[in-house]
Amino acid sequence: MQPFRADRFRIDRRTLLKAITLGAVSAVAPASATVRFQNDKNIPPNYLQNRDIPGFYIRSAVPFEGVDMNVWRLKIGGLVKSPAALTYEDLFGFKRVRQVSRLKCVECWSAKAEWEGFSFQEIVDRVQPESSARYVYFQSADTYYESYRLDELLRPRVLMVLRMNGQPLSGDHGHPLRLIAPYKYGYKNIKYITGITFTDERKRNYWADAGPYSVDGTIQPGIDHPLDYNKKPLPINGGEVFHFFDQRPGNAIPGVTEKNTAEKP
Ligand SMILES: Nc1nc2c(c(=O)[nH]1)N[C@H]1C(S)=C(S)[C@@H](COP(=O)(O)O)O[C@H]1N2
Ligand SMILES: [Mo]
Repeated sequence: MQPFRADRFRIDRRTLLKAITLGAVSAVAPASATVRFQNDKNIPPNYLQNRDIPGFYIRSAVPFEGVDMNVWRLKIGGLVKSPAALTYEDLFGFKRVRQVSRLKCVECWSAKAEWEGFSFQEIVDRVQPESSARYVYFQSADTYYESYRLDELLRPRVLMVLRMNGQPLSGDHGHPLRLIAPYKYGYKNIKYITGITFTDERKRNYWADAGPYSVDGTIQPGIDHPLDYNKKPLPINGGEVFHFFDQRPGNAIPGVTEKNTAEKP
């Protein structure tokens, strides 16, 4: 089997899975039956790919080999006064912030970690966007892409992450740099960031182009979002992103009584 070429693929979760299952990587069949992400033994083990790891699942739309740190730079440009190409070491010059927050995937799982990094304000201060730069477009080493309004990135607890649970980010979780925006679904939390472009118009993102997901991706309070299971959104309660463990008294959402039974233990 030929190794995966990330740049040839821009397909949705189900189609990717189907292609992998069939071993057909050059001709991709249209999406049909709902198929869950799964690990695939035909992809060489050095490729980053989806895994249901206890404690923190790994989700990668496009299997790829990870970032080559010999050439990695964070390129920041677009509508800015001082474009920059930062090295990994440069990023450790920014003021560091730590927080515990949860990442909530649309596939009915969520997980919590301690994240350490710097606020997006540090990027703004470094490159000085023009006043017309209201949007920000992110690009990744694996061809994934995301878009935000600039003001969304300047909210509290949005973090440019370098370390997770006291360690440098692992390859699977986005080394060398990822975004954590706890109030957005997991797919907005882009990993392996290589480029940040300030723009005056809204660009799209990978999962809005490839699946039934919004560009905005704001978590709906009290709602889990099992679209990949072909079900209606499920009401749940509790927690920063409403994890099913977190059903403290008083956290119930008015009108929501059902528990989320689709979530995994
Ligand atoms: N570059 C990149 N970032 C990405 C993805 C991806 O495939 N490529 N997957 C997204 C999705 S769908 C989720 S749920 C989270 C998962 O993060 P994790 O793999 O660290 O759990 O990463 C998001 N960021
Ligand atoms: Mo996800």
